[in-house]
Amino acid sequence: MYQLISATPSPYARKVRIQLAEKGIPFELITEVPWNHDTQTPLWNPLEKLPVLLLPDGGSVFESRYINEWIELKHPEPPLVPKDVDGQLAVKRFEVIVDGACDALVLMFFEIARAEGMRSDPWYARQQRKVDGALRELSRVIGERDFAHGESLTLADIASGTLLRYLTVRWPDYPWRSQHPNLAAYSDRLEQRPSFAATRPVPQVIRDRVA
Ligand SMILES: N[C@@H](CCC(=O)N[C@@H](CS)C(=O)NCC(=O)O)C(=O)O
Repeated sequence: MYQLISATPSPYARKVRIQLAEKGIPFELITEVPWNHDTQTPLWNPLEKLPVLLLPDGGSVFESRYINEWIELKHPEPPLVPKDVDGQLAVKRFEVIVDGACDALVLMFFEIARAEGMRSDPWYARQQRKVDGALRELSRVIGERDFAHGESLTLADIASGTLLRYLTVRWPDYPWRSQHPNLAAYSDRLEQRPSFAATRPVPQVIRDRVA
């Protein structure tokens, strides 16, 4: 059976958890705090990040977008990517935007964690602009549609939905719902799916000093 090294707030790990659930693939969830010194993540990923999918043969697959692609290739049913090339590229574009926004949010999170006097306002503002831009683009492209691309759930929705819920949980003051009511309605619809409802993000306490 697969095992997945995951963290409860991680939007990256949540993408994989939702994909596995949507495909009905059984796995054991291993919850870690990747920022603590005793995480096992570096044993499996030279980049020391989770999620990591541990394989029954002792191998590991890491980097959320690559794990999503790996699972899609190994377990194509039910498909979470379109069959046509243009559709596949459109879905990947969503994934690129969402991962970029999540990366910027992680940088912002640890900028805030820096000691007083060590924080950089211009650096923080630069990252914030990326998140604002990503949300504007998602809002524009998704519009009032039920799904980001096509007429059924794809990896584009899994990515977009995880970013939006992560904002709600980790960044409750971020006014994205009032700025983009269409995204708020889209997120609420997605969160009703059992795969989303069962994996809602929960904050973790980081024991070690990171920044
Ligand atoms: N690009 C990576 C990002 C994953 C990531 O940043 N994971 C965080 C947890 S949410 C982590 O493990 N960080 C530890 C570190 O960067 O040292 C992916 O998509 O998997």
